[in-house]
Amino acid sequence: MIQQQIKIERLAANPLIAPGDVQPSFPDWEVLGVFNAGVAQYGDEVILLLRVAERPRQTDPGRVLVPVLNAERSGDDAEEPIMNIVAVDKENSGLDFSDPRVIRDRKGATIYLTSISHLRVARSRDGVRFTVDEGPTVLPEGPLERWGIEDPRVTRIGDRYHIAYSAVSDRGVAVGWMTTEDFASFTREGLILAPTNKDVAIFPEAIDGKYYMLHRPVPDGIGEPEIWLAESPDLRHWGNHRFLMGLRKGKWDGARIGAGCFPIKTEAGWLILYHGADQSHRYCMGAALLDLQRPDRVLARMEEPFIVPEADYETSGFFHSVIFACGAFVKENQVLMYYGASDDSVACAAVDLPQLMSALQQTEWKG
Ligand code: MAN
Repeated sequence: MIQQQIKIERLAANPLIAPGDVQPSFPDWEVLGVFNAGVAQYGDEVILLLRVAERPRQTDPGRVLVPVLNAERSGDDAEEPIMNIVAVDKENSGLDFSDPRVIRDRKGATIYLTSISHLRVARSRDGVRFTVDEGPTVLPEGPLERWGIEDPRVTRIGDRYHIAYSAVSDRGVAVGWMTTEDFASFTREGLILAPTNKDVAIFPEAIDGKYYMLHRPVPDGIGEPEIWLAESPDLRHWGNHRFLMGLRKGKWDGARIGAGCFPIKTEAGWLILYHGADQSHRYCMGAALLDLQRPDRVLARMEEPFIVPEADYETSGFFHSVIFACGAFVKENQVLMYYGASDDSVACAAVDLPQLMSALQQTEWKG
């Protein structure tokens, strides 16, 4: 198996950040998970832009207390709560509570998330020990983020960091975009993709004057959740959408795939680390290589994932058997990949880059 040739070192300190390391945003709330963090190198620091999922403490045995942003609140009214709490009757036979992440109706449609996510900065000098901000760095805002903001991917272009994230509401999951130069103040740039779309990873430089991103539409009916490519003259207007990489039915990436970390430039091509899930919702990370000048050309794709959930913190947790990476960087021949483990905590694995590249280059691309 290809993945056996690739040395993967899970950091001994894993999980690096667990829910108990993060203060909830409000009194009487609890943090359910801290995971799927965007990653940036900023000066001599490693910054993680954490996804923090939280909810009110569940004090009512008969009802699930669901948090929803009070999107109608006017910014200067201190009396108005930031969050509304909806109490959902557990005995309601028309509802399905079996997935810990969501509440569904009888037709299978999600009517609520069980937690709401915001983004929070954690900083480190060694990439291992992180100091997490005490409060939220970026809270959801407005009706299209009523259910939260999730899974940020950070790409540095020049001096600006571009953050693509999932903006979740009862209107669907769209892709939001914000920028920052210092991880202290953030500029919201609006939505770049309408629902349902997620898993956007922006390339770190323009190619022949055009910016590129990977994205993952979620078609309903015809089509599958697969990876697409789009281009833009200005990072704001995206077009020329092309299908890039599909599912491999019956395999580890047979149910859905999506970009993980921003594409890493190597001599052999753009290295893509992407997540794939199978029918049982096990999430692993795999690798592919795109042509440097023509990122619509897939040069190679590994048959097997290079990392699968194996450690305790990966196989058990809020939503078990999930390795979901939103960021990585290269340091001394290793890819340091930070990932959400079981929608619960943040972990890091060092992946041997030369071995990963040689495994990829041995892969015959079969489309
Ligand atoms: C989806 C997203 C991720 C999450 C996985 C596993 O792909 O909501 O945020 O980590 O599912 O639950």
